[in-house]
Amino acid sequence: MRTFYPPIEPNRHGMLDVGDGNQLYWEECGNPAGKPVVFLHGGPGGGSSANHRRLFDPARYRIILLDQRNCGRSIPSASDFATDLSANTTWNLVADLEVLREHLDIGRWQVFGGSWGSSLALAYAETHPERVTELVVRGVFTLRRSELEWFYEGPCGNMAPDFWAGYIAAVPPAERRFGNYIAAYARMLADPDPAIHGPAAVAWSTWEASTITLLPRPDLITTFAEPSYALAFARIENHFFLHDGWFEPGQLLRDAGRLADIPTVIVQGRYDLCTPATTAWELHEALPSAEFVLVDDAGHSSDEPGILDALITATDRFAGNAG
Ligand code: STX
Repeated sequence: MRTFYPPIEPNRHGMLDVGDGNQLYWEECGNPAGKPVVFLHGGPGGGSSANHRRLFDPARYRIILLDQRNCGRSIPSASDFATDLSANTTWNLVADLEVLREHLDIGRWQVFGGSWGSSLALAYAETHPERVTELVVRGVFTLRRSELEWFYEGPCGNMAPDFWAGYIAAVPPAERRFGNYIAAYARMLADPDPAIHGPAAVAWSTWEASTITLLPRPDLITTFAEPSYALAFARIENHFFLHDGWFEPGQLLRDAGRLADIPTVIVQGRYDLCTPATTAWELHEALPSAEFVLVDDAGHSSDEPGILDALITATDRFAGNAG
């Protein structure tokens, strides 16, 4: 089984002005003359972390990480209640990647993303296929109503009733019904009273943290429940889901044919509760040229052992491809 490369520190990092008052944190690790790859984090709103650097051979890759608008080290942060999220949209994030690519003087790069990072990777690659050398996506998520309803509106609660109870307990009883939870959380997260938006953010983030691994991980749940992290994560996710990611229905799967010439690996856990395997399967059907790895003993997270093995196998194999 392959596992993380050793921990590394960035060779350089910076803040990039992408407009609308936003400065994005980016960093570069590994070999400055290596094959360029950009890592796209999840959520949206999850931010990049040090382990994400370790998915790529630092001797062979020039590894680019960034924190998407309003999360992680990017400013202004959604963890500040005063931060307006109206310019944080999928298509602005796609445009930001082009600004960053040009800023770093990269012509083409590998695009790697899990979960929401897979949605953004697909949106970017379908918009700018000529800029993408290879695509690695994991825990595939395309923000269709069916996917949002599964995880945030009730059905998935059948698989984890104990954690689901915490998610619905934060919602006033009169608002607890299928089809209303994302809207109810939107109302609470927009309430200026910290006694309303604070606990709502923690409950939203705790539901996600509790269900993204095959076996619950108390350490992960604690990290997600940290109030300032949770507020940025919950506000940004909820904002995107309320707007269906600014996608037309089924858009990312509909346009997957645009990726036919890009070497692609799809990695998916069979017991992924957050983004069930059916979406990855549909992408595989829409893109038969892609390699599809269904990991039998894994949930959603990138650091589930079988997922990590498949991801690093993919990046190691692609490391030999010409840029
Ligand atoms: N949201 C799934 C997602 O992208 C629907 C996601 N969930 N947790 C994460 O991402 C992180 C662990 C990356 C924060």
